[in-house]
Amino acid sequence: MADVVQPLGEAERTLDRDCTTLSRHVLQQLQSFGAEAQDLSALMNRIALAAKLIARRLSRAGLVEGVLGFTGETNVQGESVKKMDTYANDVFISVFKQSGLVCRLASEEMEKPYYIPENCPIGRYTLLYDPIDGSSNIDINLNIGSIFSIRRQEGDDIDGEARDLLQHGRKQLAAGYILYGPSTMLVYSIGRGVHSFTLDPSLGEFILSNENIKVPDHGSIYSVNEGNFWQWDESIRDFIRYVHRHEGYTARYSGALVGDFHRILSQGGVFLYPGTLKKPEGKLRLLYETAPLAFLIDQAGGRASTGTQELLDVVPKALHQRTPLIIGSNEDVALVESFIQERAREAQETTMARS
Ligand code: AHM
Ligand code: MG
Repeated sequence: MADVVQPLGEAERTLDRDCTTLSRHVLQQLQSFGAEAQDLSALMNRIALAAKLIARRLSRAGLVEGVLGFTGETNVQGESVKKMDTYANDVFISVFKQSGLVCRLASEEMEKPYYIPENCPIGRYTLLYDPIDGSSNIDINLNIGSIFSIRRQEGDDIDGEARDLLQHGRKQLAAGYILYGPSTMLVYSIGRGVHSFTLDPSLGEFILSNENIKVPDHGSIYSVNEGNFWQWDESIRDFIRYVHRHEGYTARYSGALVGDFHRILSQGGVFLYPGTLKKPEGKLRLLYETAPLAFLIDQAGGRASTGTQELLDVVPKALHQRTPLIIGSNEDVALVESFIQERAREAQETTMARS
């Protein structure tokens, strides 16, 4: 009898794993069918649809016209826009325009938020996103990503300035990213752990891969663009000299934050994009790049810091504000911070000695 029951149990487990889709997972997480749970589930479903459309286009990049290369335009950040940046930006707008879920979308590619037109159903959430993270990887067929964050609209936003978005990262309701790699993965959190899904192209569904991901307290990887060494503060150089002189560290840098972050989330270590001489606040934008990833790493038991402040506590003054980023395993983030604190202490002592 036991021999008969056992294989059936196995089959059920396999079926259950295969059936855990993203929208079902969100509802399970919230243990509710209330309005907010339904909204969050629908929001994640729409994000998943955008991810599938972008992944489909990327998979044909070398085969069809209009996917690779630049548009010839420059975005609000002063960066050259790639055709995929524009396509992906528009995909998010079109999947949310008629959804009745959001009132605004704000992205790296738009100077001002896109407001849902009055003839469309208007929701109470805002989607902030980086449609294509790591754009320089598109034309060479390497991994890229999309990053997203969901916030509730607070107040009326009568003047259309979206000032209520200028709040700290703990105000995020949900955050996550899509990694377009050998497979397409979606990683998200609604403040109840971090969970990853893999797109099964034959089903057209994101299927649960890992639940409650925890970042190790320490990892061997440091991920930073060392070409900026000459532009860094001395404290960041101290950290790099330290890892160069100690056994047990290895460098990985792909040029796409989502891919580098995904590696660290899985294996531990630290990713850094500190301020440089040319960009004292670093390169990465707070509201739709660093804050969503800080939300995820916090949920995974790690940390994100600017070097002097918890990243989730930073209150931006502008929509496209940049922040330095140090993110990953607790011990490795603390190690970088220790060099920053040491240099700050020395500077303070020098100032005091002079006065
Ligand atoms: P993007 O969103 O315009 O692609 O810029 C963000 C990317 C990150 O993915 C990556 O970590 C960083 O820029 C790489 O910058 P750099 O070439 O200066 O190292
Ligand atoms: Mg980006």
